[in-house]
Amino acid sequence: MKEYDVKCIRCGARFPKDDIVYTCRNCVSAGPRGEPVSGGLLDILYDYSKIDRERIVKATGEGVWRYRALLPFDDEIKPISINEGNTPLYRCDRLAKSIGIEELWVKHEGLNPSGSFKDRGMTVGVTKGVELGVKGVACASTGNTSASLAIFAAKARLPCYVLLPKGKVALGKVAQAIMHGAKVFSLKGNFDDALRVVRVLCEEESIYLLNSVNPYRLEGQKTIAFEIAEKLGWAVPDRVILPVGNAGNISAIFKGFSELMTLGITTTIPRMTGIQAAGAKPIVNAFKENKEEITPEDNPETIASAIRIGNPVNAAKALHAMRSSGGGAESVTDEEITEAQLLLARQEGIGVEPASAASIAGLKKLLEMGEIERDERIVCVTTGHLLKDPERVIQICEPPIEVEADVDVLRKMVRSPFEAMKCM
Ligand code: AN7
Repeated sequence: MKEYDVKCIRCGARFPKDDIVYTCRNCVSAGPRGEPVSGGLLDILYDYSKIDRERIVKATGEGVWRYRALLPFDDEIKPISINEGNTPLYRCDRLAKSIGIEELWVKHEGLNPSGSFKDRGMTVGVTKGVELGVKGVACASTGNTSASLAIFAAKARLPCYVLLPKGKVALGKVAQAIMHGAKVFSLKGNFDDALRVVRVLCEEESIYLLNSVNPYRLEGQKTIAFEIAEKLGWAVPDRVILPVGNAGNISAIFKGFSELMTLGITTTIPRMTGIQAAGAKPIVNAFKENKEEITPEDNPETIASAIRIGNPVNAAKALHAMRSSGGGAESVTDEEITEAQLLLARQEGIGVEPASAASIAGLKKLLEMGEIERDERIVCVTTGHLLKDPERVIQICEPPIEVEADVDVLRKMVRSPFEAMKCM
């Protein structure tokens, strides 16, 4: 049996492995708005002295389950899997040159099966749910979590309920959630409202909650760190930059790098740098003001709908990750996000949704501010695929040119000087 503890990061209380618990029951106190759900976040802790580092360094298999020595399951487990992970790490010299740095890599998580990094967390979370014998799964979502959960729930033959903020979810994500058979609710409220109600619903109806407050989700997502280090020859980049919404992913990637160090596979941790949208930046504010707790934002707003989140549940873990790694937090405007989305698409052929482009926009901004050295080895994580949000593309790019099926007309057009299609 794999030994691990489910432990509160705030008070240290431990919970049995077969207990369905999302936040600590021991240190529950009133939350920022008086809600009774703010016990400390939980973490999965292993006895690292019993983990053979060779099983990570010489791992077999592909993707998330390649690293099962550091996942909370016995080796015999049959995962609910659709080949998640194993995404490309592109070296982006052209983009690096144009923004003025020496070494830039992009880890394109948009090439996961559902088109976002959420699949890494869901394969682990849903496999755990099946092991626990749950009768259904649920989440609140800005879109990608629901798309991913719907797929894994279908694979596991579990009923799936998802709550989406009405009118604020990109089209591709809604398409996935309904196609794969989830019961989809369009909630009159924003993501934070949806998460608040789904947490209560899951407790009362004994449905398994698969938002990133569920610590098993982050166990899957930490494999992003393992893949980055492995592809660099078990080396660690100087800095990892990624968009931050509910703040689970930055916490998970930090944990992955920390575990590699604990096992003696690597010797450093990258500066973890989180980027939020200017209209939804509670973590950036807390980081800059040196505060332990965030002040929730009531009306978060950004075109990067994936990270339109005002009350990020994993803030405590994320602030720790950024501070203890010497990293940082910055916000970018919707215009900066759009510009970065175009740069990635046209200079490197990497198609990402707006939230993902925040990583590149943040890199540019931090360079201009002098916060990042030009010789740092940098990895940006692009979290979701371009096709998630086709409506945004239509808004910012010139539409296709309507033309008669006439070679003469077309000839004239292709002989005129080539102009890349304009945007904005
Ligand atoms: C493309 O789907 O929160 O900081 O409900 O879809 O770990 O929350 C999505 C988040 C970044 C932020 N990029 O990650 C959801 C949801 C993309 C995302 C994030 C999300 P976290």
